[in-house]
Amino acid sequence: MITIKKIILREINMKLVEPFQTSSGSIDNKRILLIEMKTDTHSAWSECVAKQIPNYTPETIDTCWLMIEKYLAPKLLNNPIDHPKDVFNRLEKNIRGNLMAKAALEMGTWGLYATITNQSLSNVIKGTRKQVETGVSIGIQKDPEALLKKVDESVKLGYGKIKIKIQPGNDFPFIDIVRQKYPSIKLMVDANNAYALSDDFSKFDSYNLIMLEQPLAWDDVYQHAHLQKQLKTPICLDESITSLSKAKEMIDLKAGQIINIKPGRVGGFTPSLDIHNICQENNIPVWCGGMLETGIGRAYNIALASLPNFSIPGDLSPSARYWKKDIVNPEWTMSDDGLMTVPSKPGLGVDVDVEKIDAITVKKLDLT
Ligand code: OSB
Ligand code: MG
Repeated sequence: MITIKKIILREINMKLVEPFQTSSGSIDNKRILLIEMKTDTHSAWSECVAKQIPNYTPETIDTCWLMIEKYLAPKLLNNPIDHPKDVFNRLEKNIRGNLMAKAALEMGTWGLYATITNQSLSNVIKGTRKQVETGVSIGIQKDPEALLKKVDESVKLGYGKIKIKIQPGNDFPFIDIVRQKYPSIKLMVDANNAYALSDDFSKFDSYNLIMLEQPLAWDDVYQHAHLQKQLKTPICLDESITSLSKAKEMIDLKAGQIINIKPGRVGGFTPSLDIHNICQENNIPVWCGGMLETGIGRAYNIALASLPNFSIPGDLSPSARYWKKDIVNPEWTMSDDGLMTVPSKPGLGVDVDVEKIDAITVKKLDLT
């Protein structure tokens, strides 16, 4: 039994080592919402993955702050929890959507449970991998040559998968230059909804891409089914998979062959585990996506990626790909062959640098 007595919300601001551009905008300075949950004896940190503008999902850091303060934290405070697997349903009851806000709290309870029971997060969710394969997600660059330079650096660092962001006008010449030089790397593209079903997709099939991520609308499954029928390249859904039922819809309609699971997007670990399991039963591989997290959010992603059906390298880059100095110790690193070790220490497996966090906190709220 866990009784949460205090939930602390903080906004911190951190600058990315380089701006990250997708088809829906560019980000440089990141506003980040961190959560700290406390019982009488223990505490754990978690991270809300909502962005500052609603260009990926409808949520933002500000809507999440409001939802947590006003509706979600009161459901957890001083109201004992038997097991973190029960928390998602409690947060879902009579509160629609707002999955990123829910996920931040839900994952925090898994972190707290791991800390209290003296187990690693991976162990708590029955992860099986000791190491996870990492990939890199490269933003839209100004021209194909600039992209190739980024890919060169990434290949040298040992990444096991290269994902490039695309949009109409920044697609085929960019893919082409990379594929010409690297005929056999695991290469994929992510469109973040930038195309329409009426566009010509036939060229994608000539690049041996391991997948095409979320080409159509952020909330669509049905039209992706029509597109998948015309394409050999496997479609991977990201934005559209917001629940177990959406995953089932994709599988039934054959709207995609792979799912990018981001625990922050689907409401936390419990729905992530459900989606992982249904995909495994249907021979649909999954991989763990990222939201340019700090080392805190990364701890949860890496634990999740240790489950057996996470069989494709995730967007799980080391700390240095995002931050000059991360807010955890040790920082997340990867080996020369692109592997990241899943911590076996109790709790998140990394120490949170509270002093550094204090120094960059711009807003703080204690809820009791
Ligand atoms: O679509 O996967 C995406 C970052 C922010 C919002 C959406 C996406 C991404 C990424 C970054 O691709 C992946 C990472 O964290 O390295
Ligand atoms: Mg994506």
